[in-house]
Amino acid sequence: MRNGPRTRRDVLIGGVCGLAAGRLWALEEGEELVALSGYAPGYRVDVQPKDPRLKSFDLRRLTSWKTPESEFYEFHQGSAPAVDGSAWRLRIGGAVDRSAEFSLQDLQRRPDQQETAVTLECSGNSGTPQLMNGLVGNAVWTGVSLVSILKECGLKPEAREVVFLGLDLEKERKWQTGNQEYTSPYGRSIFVQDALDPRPMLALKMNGEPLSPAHGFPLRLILPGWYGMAHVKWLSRIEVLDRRYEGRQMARSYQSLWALATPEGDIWLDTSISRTHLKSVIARVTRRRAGNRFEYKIAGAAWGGAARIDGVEVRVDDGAWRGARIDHSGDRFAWLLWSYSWSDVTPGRHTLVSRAINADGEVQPTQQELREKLASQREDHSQWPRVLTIEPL
Ligand SMILES: Nc1nc2c(c(=O)[nH]1)N[C@H]1C(S)=C(S)[C@@H](COP(=O)(O)O)O[C@H]1N2
Ligand SMILES: [Mo]
Repeated sequence: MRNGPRTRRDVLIGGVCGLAAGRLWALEEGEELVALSGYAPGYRVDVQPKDPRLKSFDLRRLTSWKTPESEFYEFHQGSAPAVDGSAWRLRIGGAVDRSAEFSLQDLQRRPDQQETAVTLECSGNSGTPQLMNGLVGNAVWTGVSLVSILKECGLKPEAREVVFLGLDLEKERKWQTGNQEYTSPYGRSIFVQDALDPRPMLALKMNGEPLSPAHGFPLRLILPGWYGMAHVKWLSRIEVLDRRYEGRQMARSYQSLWALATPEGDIWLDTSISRTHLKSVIARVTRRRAGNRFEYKIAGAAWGGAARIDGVEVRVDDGAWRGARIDHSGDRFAWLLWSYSWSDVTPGRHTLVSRAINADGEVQPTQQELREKLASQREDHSQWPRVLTIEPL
């Protein structure tokens, strides 16, 4: 199962909530936001009293293809380390011909900088009342090409994985250390073949500005097309291994459990969460008076999946799927923004659903389709795996 479930929004026609106007979808004269059910009254994203490591983005504020840094979601497992940029070094070692060390200036002065917009989504993103699918954002990242740095160091023939380690440490205890406490850095690895892709970068800037402490100053990995957990912040070490890396963030914290249906029953396979799934969300609904009626606009974003997104469709209640307009699209791994002009609106409560479709013909399934598919899979013991993604938040 490759898709995340579509998100639904119930709108109450007649309700209004006022939010600041923005760029692409700036409210026009006489246009107002329509209240969406699911948002608790006074829903706040900038303060998460239950979890200070988490800041989500209020999708109702989505007016810009590029998410401003001040609104970009934040998530880290521990606390964000404050890094002194002048003392900081990036060190590269392990199964390489020449280990290397770079200062911040060394990286800033390199000619092999690249810039691309990449959407980040936390694998724990969901439509729960706390998150409202707000663990997603799109920024333009600027940095040094990972593959050119690795080629400079020279990968030894036995190199299998490239491990990216952050400066945030967690305390662990294991029998191998005689149950003594030791510290282990936040770390994620990728196969050498993925590291040789020209797109991954060691990012120094977000939306043209140096990374802020929350987003990984001075350096983070940007791995286009992967869920958030792979984009290691506060990067300080790249270690090339001749074997698998099985740190906490690979083997425990970010796992997809695939249920393989067999004649003897389900077998669960644990894998590391990796690439994003095809997904669209409804962000906001606005309305404007047109004569004696209102005209409504449903707007949202779509991203993820193995191929370029071709279109987005919207369904009102049990009606037909209707094609939305793509208002803005850009780089391959950045979200696209879409909208749908809804003119035949009737009074009362309506359920709105969106779905994305990509160039491979893959269609983002509804919650119900997902459930039905899972049920039939179990009956015919097909090899289609079922996936359950977990991320402790
Ligand atoms: N070093 C480090 N990098 C990290 C994390 C972390 O806890 N430590 N969290 C990851 C997760 S789970 C996500 S979703 C993204 C969030 O990036 P952001 O805070 O810049 O939005 O960072 C990733 N990189
Ligand atoms: Mo995440």
